Amino acid sequence: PRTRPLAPAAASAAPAAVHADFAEDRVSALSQVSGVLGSQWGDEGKGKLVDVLAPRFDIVARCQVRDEMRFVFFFLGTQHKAVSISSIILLSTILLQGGANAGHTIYNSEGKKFALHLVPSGILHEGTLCVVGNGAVIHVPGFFGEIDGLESNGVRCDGRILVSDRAHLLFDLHQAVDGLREAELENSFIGTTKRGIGPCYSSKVTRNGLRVCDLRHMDTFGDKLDVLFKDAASRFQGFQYSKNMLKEEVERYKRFAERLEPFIADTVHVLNESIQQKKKILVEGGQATMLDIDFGTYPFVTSSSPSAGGICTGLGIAPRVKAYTSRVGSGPFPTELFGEEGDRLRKAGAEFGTTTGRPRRCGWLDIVALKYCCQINGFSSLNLTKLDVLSGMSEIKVGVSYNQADGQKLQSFPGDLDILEQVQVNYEVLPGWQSDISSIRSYNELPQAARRYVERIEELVGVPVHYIGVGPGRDALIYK
Ligand code: 2SA
Ligand code: GDP
Ligand code: MG
Repeated sequence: PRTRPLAPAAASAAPAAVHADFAEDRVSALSQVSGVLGSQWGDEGKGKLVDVLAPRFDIVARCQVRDEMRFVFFFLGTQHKAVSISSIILLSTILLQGGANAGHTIYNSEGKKFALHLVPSGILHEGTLCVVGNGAVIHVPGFFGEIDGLESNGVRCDGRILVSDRAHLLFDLHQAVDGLREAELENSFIGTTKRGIGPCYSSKVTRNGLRVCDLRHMDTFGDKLDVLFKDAASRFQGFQYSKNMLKEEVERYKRFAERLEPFIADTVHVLNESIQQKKKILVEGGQATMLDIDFGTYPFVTSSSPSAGGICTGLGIAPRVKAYTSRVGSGPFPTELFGEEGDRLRKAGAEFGTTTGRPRRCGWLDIVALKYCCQINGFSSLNLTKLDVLSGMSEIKVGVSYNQADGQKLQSFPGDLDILEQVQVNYEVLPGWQSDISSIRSYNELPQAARRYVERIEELVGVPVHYIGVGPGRDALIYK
């Protein structure tokens, strides 16, 4: 609630303790299954919030979600290989959907930076169990690469990550097809991460995809993979294919199968039992609502469903809402800033893709798009990130409504991209603040203009802001 009393003055001498108190307070009010989902076009800083919250949850997971408490039953399949519940340590995270297109940047308590793609952001907490659900698509070599990177930095992964036996396998061939498809689209390319996400979900929906459990049936694996190779070769002239390639790929996957085996689990069973044991689950979304295959700015979207869908009601944790907006790749972006202003946000916010390193497009906060995301996801609170990036600006704009080309006001976020591309954004202009806010940890200590900005967003969106990010580090968070 907005009227929550502030921490007593004496406690400010021990900011870490104050933070812990506030976090416990917030977390205890959350529902058993909570989610951190993107409310814009991605890179809101979901990974950081998951990392901060992970120690207070029983399970942190990434999978496809459908409805509040039961999503685990729907998506995580039936028993195949039991993982004993007693082996689940108290804390864990679940990955929602997507694959190695996601890029979540987090810092450990020593300030060391980690860029995670498939591995859930709970991994830095010793004792946290991370689950990659069946909604995700797994590029096995990339997954191992990530694990090797974590382990060489002292993060133990063995026995701490479960991968759903129902998740689909993403092959190098999917990545090649992603590139070929983008090249074919020429000037109307989507701007994908070229990580093979769309082609892999296409295989899944076409129903000739291979799943993690297929790694346990190497006798038929080659024939199934051959279908995918042939599909790609018949569709794209530029796709190189030979029987030898198939043979090599099968041999490679035989080795991967052996290494992946200890990670494979019937995650439905695991999560289901955990819920029965009243454990708390934190769901980690990749990408964001505006990139959702159904609700996003189609076709400039990803190929999965990063929004809450049916899990909205009762979700305690809202998405990361950046204090401004960014998007990577092509597609409409009504409040985009070009030239010097855009460059300034990009530089101050270090807005470069976590997966591909490409510059992110930046712009003012878009309330119309944000309200639409709040509607779809039923967010009960918002996490306003990167407020620090706006410091030093003389004025700050907020896009509050859209007018159509004929001057008529739009009542809702349009599904038709032709309309969206032509909208005129009406802005409200708010005063900026000049001081650096990155070391502030209490809401009342923020400059008045910064508080005004936060409160105006709450008024416009109708959802309270409970978290405010003032820097990339774990501690750089204000609990409002
Ligand atoms: P894809 O690769 O098929 O999922 O691309 C389709 C669209 O989805 C967007 N997309 C993303 N947008 C923001 N961040 C993402 N992850 C990386 C990051 C991106 C990067 O964390 O920075 O490193 O470039 C991500 N993944 C997919 C993509 O831009 C397309 O618009
Ligand atoms: P995700 O995909 O939503 O997890 O976000 P990314 O990790 O791809 O991008 C968010 C970027 O913003 C990362 O570089 C984070 O370290 C950084 N970040 C997160 N929160 C804050 C914040 O409050 N202030 C600043 N300056 N940076 C932040
Ligand atoms: Mg990202």
